Amino acid sequence: MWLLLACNGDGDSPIHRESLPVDDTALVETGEPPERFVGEGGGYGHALASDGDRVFVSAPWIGSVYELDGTLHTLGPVGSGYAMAYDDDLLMGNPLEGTLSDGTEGEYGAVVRRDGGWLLSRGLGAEFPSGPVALPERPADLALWNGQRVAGMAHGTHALSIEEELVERLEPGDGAGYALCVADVDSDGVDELVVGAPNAGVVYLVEDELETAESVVGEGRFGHSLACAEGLLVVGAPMSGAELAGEVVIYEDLDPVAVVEGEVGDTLGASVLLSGDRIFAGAPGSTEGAVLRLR
Ligand SMILES: [Ca+2]
Repeated sequence: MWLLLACNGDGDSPIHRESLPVDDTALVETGEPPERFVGEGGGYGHALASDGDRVFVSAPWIGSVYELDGTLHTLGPVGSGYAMAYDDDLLMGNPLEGTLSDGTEGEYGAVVRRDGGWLLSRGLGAEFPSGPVALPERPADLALWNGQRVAGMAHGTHALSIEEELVERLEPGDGAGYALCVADVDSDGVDELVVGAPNAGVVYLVEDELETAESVVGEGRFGHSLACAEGLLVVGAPMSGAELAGEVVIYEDLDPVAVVEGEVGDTLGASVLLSGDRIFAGAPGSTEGAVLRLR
């Protein structure tokens, strides 16, 4: 049932590629199984980043970040690569130590984003290129939306902070704010602030206010991870399906065009990444961990 498609040239590399069983999972668009890159544990697939060419995959519980070809990119203390993003170089956050990979210390590390400048969590606040913001709780994700500094907060009464103006969540405990992304996902010329509420299985598409937002819904922590671009939205639901297989749903102009399911224990969709025309999703839940290329 398992087909070995390709192996890296040197046998020392921990990362290898194999297909998923075709009967269980196939890309809706092509019928082909997604390419699967298998790690060596440590939460391999927890976070993903790309420089547009190389794809970086973290295994934060062993402090390792790999390139997708299996090359070990960095090895640091446990927690390294919990969050990461690429600018001129790869910046990795370690929330256990409160540090960044460039040596910066001070409650950093749980959120590292690049969006016209580094967006960084720092304790009860965040740092944006245009300056810091104070928050009532630690941010779960950060974004820039029409030049406004947005923080998502997964707990408490407020889901969002937009330029330090707090937005109450619509349902208590819905987890709204756990994940954010910004793009014109329905191609109407206006950028949406996309807000994942994974406890409720809802992803809100905010053009104006959260209360009047459109939404898409799913199950299994649908909205735990998000990636978006013009006309494209990728939503991870890592607790979906039987035995934490997880799944990822791909929308084009908000029409669902593909659903990719993981294997037992994968928690596929714990992370998602767009890199050019490619789509990747992390599956850190299995013993070895994995990354799937979905497009
Ligand atoms: Ca739009």
